[in-house]
Amino acid sequence: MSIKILNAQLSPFSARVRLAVYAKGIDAEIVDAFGNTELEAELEKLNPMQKVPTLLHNGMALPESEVICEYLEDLGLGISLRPEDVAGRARMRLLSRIGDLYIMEPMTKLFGHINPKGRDQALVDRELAELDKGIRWLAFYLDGSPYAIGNRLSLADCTLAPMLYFYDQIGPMFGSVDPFAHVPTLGAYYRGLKNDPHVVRVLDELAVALRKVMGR
Ligand SMILES: N[C@@H](CCC(=O)N[C@@H](CS)C(=O)NCC(=O)O)C(=O)O
Repeated sequence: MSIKILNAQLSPFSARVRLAVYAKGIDAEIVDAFGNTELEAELEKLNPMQKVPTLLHNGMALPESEVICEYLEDLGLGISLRPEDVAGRARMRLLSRIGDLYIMEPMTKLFGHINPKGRDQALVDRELAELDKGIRWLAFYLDGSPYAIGNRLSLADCTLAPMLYFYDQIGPMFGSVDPFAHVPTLGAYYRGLKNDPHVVRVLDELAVALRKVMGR
């Protein structure tokens, strides 16, 4: 049965799955769920979280971007995005986890306060400090390789590229001139990722979707 992914172009979690799909070179139908009455109803029925991405395959509706990416790997289709060695796989999962827990958690809270009007400054200060901790932890675990793990794109890059795109975008909105200035290893990693055509494709999609919501 074919693979279908309920998606939102601006979602960093959906972008993670799209990047994995593109880099693996597999066939999947990627459809925007929100704003489509039929798909919203399907999502509501199949996934109580009602979040995207949700993968539909073989009668199963699977939420959670990391779980979806691992499932795609386990299916054994296309190019593998898991390092060969056990330590590499552990580092891949560690980097993704830091991204999910310590970067996306505070960043998601900041999204609601981008507009300075009505901004809760105490919340912003607290979450910026949390975000900075996550960013420094991430930088600590990167080793200067072109990709998160060695010389090939892995699931860690699929997680991190969209997150770092948003980190780069929102930094200036909260007064940081260069959000990577204090973490040069991370800045170099993020800039280097833009040499990968699949990453470029996903970052371009995010930029288009962001311009749309910002009315630019
Ligand atoms: N931990 C989830 C997060 C998914 C998530 O938060 N998706 C957002 C879009 S970025 C969503 O669908 N929000 C709709 C809602 O919560 O109603 C994952 O990794 O997939």
